[in-house]
Amino acid sequence: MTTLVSQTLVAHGHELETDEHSFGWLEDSAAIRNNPEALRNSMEENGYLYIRDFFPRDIILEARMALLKTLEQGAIFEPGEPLVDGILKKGIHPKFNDTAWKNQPTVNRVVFGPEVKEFYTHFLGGAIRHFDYIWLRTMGCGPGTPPHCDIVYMGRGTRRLFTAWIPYGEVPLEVGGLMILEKSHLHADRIKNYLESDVDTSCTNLPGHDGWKHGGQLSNNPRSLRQKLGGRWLTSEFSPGDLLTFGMDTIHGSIDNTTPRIRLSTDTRYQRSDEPVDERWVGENPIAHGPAGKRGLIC
Ligand SMILES: O=C(O)CCC(=O)C(=O)O
Ligand SMILES: [Fe+2]
Repeated sequence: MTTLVSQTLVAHGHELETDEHSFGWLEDSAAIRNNPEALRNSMEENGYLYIRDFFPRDIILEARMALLKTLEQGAIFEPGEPLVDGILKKGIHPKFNDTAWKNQPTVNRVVFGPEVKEFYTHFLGGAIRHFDYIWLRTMGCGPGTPPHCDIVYMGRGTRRLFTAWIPYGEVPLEVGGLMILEKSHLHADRIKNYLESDVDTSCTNLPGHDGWKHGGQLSNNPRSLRQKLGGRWLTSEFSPGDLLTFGMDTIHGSIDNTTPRIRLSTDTRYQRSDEPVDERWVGENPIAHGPAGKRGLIC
């Protein structure tokens, strides 16, 4: 069997199979970028759109530097190394940052700027809005994000909602970019209970109920999940300027970072402005998964 990559790939601590039936590359849709109908067809068929060189590279690199400078206030980078390289100190393994994205004009320029606005307006066929919250990933060496669908975190508004995953720097395989389970959006019936769940809801009447435990992942094992559902794990060696966008039912996760280099990316969300919005993610200080967003149910 042909192996597509020479290195070992690990995702959430599990070695991925890299034969051609289990692993592959995201298809680049740059050629149809300005053709909304073709984009919609491709999203329907594949559950994602990957557009290389979507953004001017310089605005991404500017946002990278701004984020690195803010993150360095926590003294997390190796002092002898250029900040631009984002080399983390030994023993520092960040994953997510809840605040460093705030008041960052260069990041806002990317995620809420004209390229994205024009793209989703054409893709969705009408005026759009975005969530105000920005998910900032600051992945250090260690396990990537376990497989999940985004709907369980943001399903209180329209389901016609799209995630934009944007890398701020080179993300070769060993730095661990996003991966998508091929055609997984077409298996919604097989994971129906999962897709109907909400991480901020729990059954207050059930025995053993002791809080809000649903972490949102569909599985902690990307390898066995793929064996069960079929399809290949698809990824890329991402570059600054790339955009990867996908819908709420598409199963995705990320490859583990095995280097000391930080993997900086954001994920942000877009929808039609005339459709209902999940209130947890809008406003100047979104309540996010905080106490105000919790809902107890009698099940
Ligand atoms: O960047 C990651 O590791 C996870 C990103 C993600 O889950 C998303 O973009 O929805
Ligand atoms: Fe996600």
